[in-house]
Amino acid sequence: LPLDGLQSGGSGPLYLKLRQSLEDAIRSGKLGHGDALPAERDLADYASVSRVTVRKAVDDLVRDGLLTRRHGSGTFVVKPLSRVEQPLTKLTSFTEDMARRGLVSRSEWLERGLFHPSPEEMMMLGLAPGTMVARIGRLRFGNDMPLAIERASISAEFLPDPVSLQQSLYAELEKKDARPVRAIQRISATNLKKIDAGLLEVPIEAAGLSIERVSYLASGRVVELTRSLYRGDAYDFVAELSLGD
Ligand code: 16G
Repeated sequence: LPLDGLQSGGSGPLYLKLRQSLEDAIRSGKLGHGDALPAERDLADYASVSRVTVRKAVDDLVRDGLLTRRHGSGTFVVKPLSRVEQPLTKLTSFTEDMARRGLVSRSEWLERGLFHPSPEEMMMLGLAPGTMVARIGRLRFGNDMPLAIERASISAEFLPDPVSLQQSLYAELEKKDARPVRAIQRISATNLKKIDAGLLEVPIEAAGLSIERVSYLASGRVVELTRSLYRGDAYDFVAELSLGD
């Protein structure tokens, strides 16, 4: 990395010069996407600056989304994302969407288990008194990029053992003849709060899409109530429009 001579060239705070050198290294490909950044101590040595200066420069690049810190494993150059084009009129699952694009899908669990339903879940899912609700919260990845946080509530009748769910919720529902055939989806804009932004590896307050999906069986029964946060920099939702009357 060309980090020498920071002390001599130009004016302005040292950490900004270091930030610029690191940014140049990323933009020019000297630091490749997905590469780990050298340890703070080593960077400080190379550039002959203090560790505080290194930390400030790195903080800046994390805030601007060029670097990301992964707990316990270090700081990495963020891979730029090619946007995902998602048709708005097909009722597909995340696993199918990723497979169709040749991406490997994977989930990390945020929550899963059976719970006493909230009044909203009782009403939306049409639960009989005493019925439990299965809640599954997942951070969903396409080719190791976090793309969405999804939190689904499903009647325990359709998902009695959420802890055994491996990959696809829709595949599991299909086994029970309860795969939804229709859904209403509502999409709104949001700024991602600290925890969600951290999970999605984007800067705090970055643009996100808040999506609520209510899915139905052919009988008209609601199967799933899912609230999701999708990365605004990763998705284009596309629908074909026809002339109205
Ligand atoms: C999609 C759905 C979600 C559903 C999930 C099932 C949105 C915007 N999309 O991501 O409601 O629960 O697919 O995916 O909410 P899976 O079968 O791969 O678990």
